[in-house]
Amino acid sequence: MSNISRQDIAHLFDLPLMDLLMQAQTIHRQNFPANEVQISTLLSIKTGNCPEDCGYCSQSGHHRDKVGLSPEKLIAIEKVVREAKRAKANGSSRFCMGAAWKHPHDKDLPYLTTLISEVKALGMETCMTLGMLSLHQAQTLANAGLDYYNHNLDTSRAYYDSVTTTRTYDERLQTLDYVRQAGINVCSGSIVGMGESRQDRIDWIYELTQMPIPPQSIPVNLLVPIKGTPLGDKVLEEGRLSTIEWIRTIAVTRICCPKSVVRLSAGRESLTDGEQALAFMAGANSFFYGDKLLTTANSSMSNDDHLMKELGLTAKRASPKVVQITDVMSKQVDELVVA
Ligand code: SAM
Ligand code: DTB
Ligand code: SF4
Repeated sequence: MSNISRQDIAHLFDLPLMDLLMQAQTIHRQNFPANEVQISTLLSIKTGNCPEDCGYCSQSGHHRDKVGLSPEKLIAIEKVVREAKRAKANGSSRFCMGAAWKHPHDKDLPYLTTLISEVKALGMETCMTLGMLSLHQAQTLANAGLDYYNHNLDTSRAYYDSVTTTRTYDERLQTLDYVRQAGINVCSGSIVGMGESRQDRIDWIYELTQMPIPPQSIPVNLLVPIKGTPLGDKVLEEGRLSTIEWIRTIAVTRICCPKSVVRLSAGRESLTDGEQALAFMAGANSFFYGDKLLTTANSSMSNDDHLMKELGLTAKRASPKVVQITDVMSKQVDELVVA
């Protein structure tokens, strides 16, 4: 837990932009190779009809009639492996699998652990984002070798009710705690530009600094405004947050969580190369690569190849967690107990 205060964070946000970028880039270079970026690819393994009502999300069953997204059941393991192989061939070190669930059911665990084993067998790091987990579920995924679990706080505690009403902030923190206890790396980020105030962005960063250790991976999404979702419609009507404020949020996150990988996440598609370059200057060192995020378009791979070359960025190699023999043995014991 860090002793940084909300006032310290507010002060950073208020700095002249160039001073803020200098500080963020200096801290970035003290903790990471200067020009190296971690590259992940996303795949939706179960799409739409989600029982949660997140106001930004195309996949919520609550906005289904207005968004018109076609739901898809769990996809075949072979298809996931095919997509992971493609992602690896394209240079991604991590494969992130997302499901539109409130939480997985225990009956889904064998499917999920098989996916983890198959993707790890390719030499890639694995990440999943499946909604809330029980401790037992987190441990089962950990035993299968899951490297990262993504579970975003999205915003401040105060603004949370304006974003989602079907779960609480504390439930979200509880799952992060189970993930940490199970020994999986935590990936937890935000969405900026949902109509929240700067104070909400400050409070979200403060939450990260209050964790036992900040998440190893912090995606900072810029809202992709999706027509038919309450928050997407609001932004399309009232206008987007300035990109500079998103860049400030990245820089302050980098300074407050110096050892975390900070990801330029959703929203890059609407940005210029120059704006993305500023975000890397602000200390971001990861992005999603691939033509699609979960349900929306990502920045094109050809543009990203061009951008990396132009900026002189190189891709970090994968270092997936090795499944320990004891993990395999405890998995076998679990299976014996279940049998
Ligand atoms: N259902 C799981 C959950 O919510 O934890 C996993 C999937 S969910 C789509 C993963 C994350 O994507 C959300 O927490 C949110 O931060 C981000 N996300 C979803 N829709 C978005 C949008 N329109 N713009 C930006 N980020 C979005
Ligand atoms: C995260 O923070 N962003 C990713 C990932 N974690 C799962 C998802 C972005 C989704 C963007 C909207 C969509 O494609 O549906
Ligand atoms: Fe469901 Fe996740 Fe979308 Fe919320 S963000 S509606 S939990 S898929």
